[in-house]
Amino acid sequence: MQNEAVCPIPQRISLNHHIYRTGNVPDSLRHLILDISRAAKYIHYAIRNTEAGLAGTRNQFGEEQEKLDVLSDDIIRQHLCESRVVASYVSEEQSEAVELDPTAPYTVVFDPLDGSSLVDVNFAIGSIFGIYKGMHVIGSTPGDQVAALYVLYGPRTLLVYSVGNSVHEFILNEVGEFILLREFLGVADIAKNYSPGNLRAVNVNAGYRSLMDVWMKEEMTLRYSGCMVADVHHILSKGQGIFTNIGGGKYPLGKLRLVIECGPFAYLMEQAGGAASDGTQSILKKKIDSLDQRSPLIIGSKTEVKRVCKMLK
Ligand code: P6P
Repeated sequence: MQNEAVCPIPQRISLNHHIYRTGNVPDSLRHLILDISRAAKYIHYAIRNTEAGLAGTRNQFGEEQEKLDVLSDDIIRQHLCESRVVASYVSEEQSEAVELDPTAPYTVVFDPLDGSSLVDVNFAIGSIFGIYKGMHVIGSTPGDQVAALYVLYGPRTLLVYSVGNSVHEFILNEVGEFILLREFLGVADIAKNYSPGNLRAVNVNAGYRSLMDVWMKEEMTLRYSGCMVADVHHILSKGQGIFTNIGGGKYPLGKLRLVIECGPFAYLMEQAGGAASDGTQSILKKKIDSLDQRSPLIIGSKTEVKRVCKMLK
């Protein structure tokens, strides 16, 4: 252990220092998270300095790509390549897993810019990352992740990570460093806020419609932006809440992808004492059959997750 008399703990705690002090993880994982945080700084800059608009291309899901989707994907790819610790990566913007170095220790799954269609209305958007050991994600479960993190680009740019020792929040400061804002975030069992996605499902799912009635009758507070990163961060930041995106309408299994959206957030939420389910099983225990599989998601305060699963059965 380094002599702290010579290197006193600084007043402001950097992401690097925090992962080293709190994480108890291999240096390779610490450096990978730092490389991802460097990519996030470039995406932060790109959002503020690149004109929005469509790239004129579509991703593997047939969704029109924003210029910023493509640019963010390129920025992250570059930083993963330079890290020298990534065997392969899975991106929302790439139709297949991309192999980098089969001898490297980690696979990174990510949505480079979730909610990017909201850039032109100036809403908060985010990047989502999950990190697995080894080369292959198919056949694993999100519970096999060794780390997960997201970056929320809003009035402030925040990075929230876990390496298995709770959840910790950082803010990008004026000199471009992520410094500790809050550590050991916790989520209470009871929710007061609700964040209902894919609401079109109420037309084919009576349980979902009843749930909306119950939430309104109980005068819970609606908080929904249309960007999963912002809406789930709201739960982690406020310490309570429930977010749902379930099957129905044009999304029979819900709109969200298991690998790049549900999995990383399930890891983080459970690390904060919350829960994440697909309605019948924990997301962390759900087997990954394909990289693009979608999953219903009920995530947040544990007691509310249980109640919602019961109502939707
Ligand atoms: P709905 C954004 O495109 C996204 O993938 C998530 O960030 C968000 O929660 C969801 O789609 C929005 O879905 O049903 O509100 O259109």
